[in-house]
Amino acid sequence: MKKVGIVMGSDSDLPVVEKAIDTLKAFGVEAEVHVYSAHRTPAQALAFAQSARARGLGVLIAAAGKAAHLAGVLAANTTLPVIGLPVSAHTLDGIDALLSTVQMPAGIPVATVAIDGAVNAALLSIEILAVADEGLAEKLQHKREADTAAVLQKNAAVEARFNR
Ligand code: RP5
Repeated sequence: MKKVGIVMGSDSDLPVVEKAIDTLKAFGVEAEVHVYSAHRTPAQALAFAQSARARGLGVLIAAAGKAAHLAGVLAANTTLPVIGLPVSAHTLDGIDALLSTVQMPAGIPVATVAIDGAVNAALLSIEILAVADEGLAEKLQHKREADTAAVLQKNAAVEARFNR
């Protein structure tokens, strides 16, 4: 199975990114995790993107906050699918990172998830890998069914309390 490459712009993004790592682990999907910044270590970010496909990665997750150019820079240097994960920072609550990540020009796509949406970034990366992996697709289906059952259980509890 192809691996997921996770890059974050700073180790200060790790509390958010760990939720993506945990989700991938729960599905048995291997991840490579790095701290490379589009601004502070641009040469390393570039080398990572250019070598990603040859190293067996199938999809990339790029997590960054503030003026978040990391996902766009990686996407510009690979034809692997890139998922942008905007991280909230102190001043603008992640709106800065969201807009920097999502507003890509035509030709260089980045699939952007919600601010701090690490679980969905991981699930989307798994869905991409599952296009060519039946076993993984089955695991996704089971998780959907378990999630649905959990929500229906909550609904039953609320209905029992208020609908008499
Ligand atoms: C971005 O700047 C990083 O992705 C991080 O979210 C933000 C702040 O970085 P630190 O100053 O905490 O290292 O490049």
